[in-house]
Amino acid sequence: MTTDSTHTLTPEERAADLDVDQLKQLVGLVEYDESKDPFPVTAMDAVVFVVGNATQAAHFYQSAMGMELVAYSGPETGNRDHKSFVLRSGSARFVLKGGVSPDSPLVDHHREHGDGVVDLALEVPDVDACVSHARAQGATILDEPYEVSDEYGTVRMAAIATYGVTRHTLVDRSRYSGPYLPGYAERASSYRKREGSPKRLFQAVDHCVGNVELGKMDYWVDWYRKVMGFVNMAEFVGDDIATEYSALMSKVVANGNHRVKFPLNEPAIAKKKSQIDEYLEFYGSPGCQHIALATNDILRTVDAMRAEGVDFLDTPDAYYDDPELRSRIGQVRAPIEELKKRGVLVDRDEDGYLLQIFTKPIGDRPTVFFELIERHGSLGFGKGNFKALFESIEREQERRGNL
Ligand code: TYF
Ligand code: FE
Repeated sequence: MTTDSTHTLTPEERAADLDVDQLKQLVGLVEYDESKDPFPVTAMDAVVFVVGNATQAAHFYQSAMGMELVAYSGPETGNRDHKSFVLRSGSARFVLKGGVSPDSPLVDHHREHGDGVVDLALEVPDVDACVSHARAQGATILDEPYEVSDEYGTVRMAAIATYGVTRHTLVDRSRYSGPYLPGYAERASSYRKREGSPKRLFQAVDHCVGNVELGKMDYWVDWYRKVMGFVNMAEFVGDDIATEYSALMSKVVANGNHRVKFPLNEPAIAKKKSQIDEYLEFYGSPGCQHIALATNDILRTVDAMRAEGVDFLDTPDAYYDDPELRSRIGQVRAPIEELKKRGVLVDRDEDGYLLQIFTKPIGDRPTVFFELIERHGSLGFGKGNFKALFESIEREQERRGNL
């Protein structure tokens, strides 16, 4: 069923010159009937990170990830607790926070968890309706609905708790025109891009993956279904494949139009220590494992990030020379040699194909990393690559002495 809201672009998407057809391709947007949704979600509002040094991380996200600095809050703007940098790439918004005051709760958070994602903030049309539905379904409300205002208008927000120490802040910014939230000052990049570098390296957030404890995956899948009206997507890794090589189980939930997709992993009991156990040990709790970024030119993006020193997981040549893989993937938009040169993986399903690649962990702890994904019709997550991918992750675990 088609409704207007399905085809409504968010202001962020419009500002990034994206259109509905591009979004269908980039993030696999589908149509659905929003009028039956108990918890309508418009889009990801922001991915909020706590880091050990936001001042320096802001440089990395500009230089290595090609993002643009748009807003800032810190001592100079009256925020004596922490610094916060807001960066954009297409419709994606990242917020980096680091403690300034030794008494900042962010300093304690960082001591315990290291760099990580604390908030998967969601843009919603009706904060109060979402909160009352979530409450009725038993969710923990961390912040009751409240408003903040400045000269740019008013934002209505609330927050609910999800896995571990992660939250979903719910944001209605329909009456707000400022650069991020009240309290933030507009801030342009002083960083200058290299000549000839692409305008942006990714256009949107495709999905955000959560790692939860052993035996808790179905609990959280059910939680997203009940509390947030999310639906199960077809892709999953069951215990049959899990014990053979992947050492994890995985299911995917998404909002009605699939703009927001949250895969959930739990460790499986396998021969070796699960990569999910390694994450849980070093993060110190369940949390966000990877953020997948949608790009329309993965080859160019990988080249640009590699040139800035970002490390990606390696893919053995045997992957590309495997006749079974060759015949399964058929023709893709670039020669296999170009993918092989960069270690880009390919997967095909009944809807089309996708190209994907994974960075190594981006911080000091073996926890959060990024994925780049270029979709061509496929609405999946690269299931056909799980074996090669997980073997590559295990090689890294072994190098770290954690296997
Ligand atoms: O999001 C996904 O499901 C894929 C596959 O540790 C994946 O990107 C799953 C688990 C993992 C790495 C990638
Ligand atoms: Fe992924």
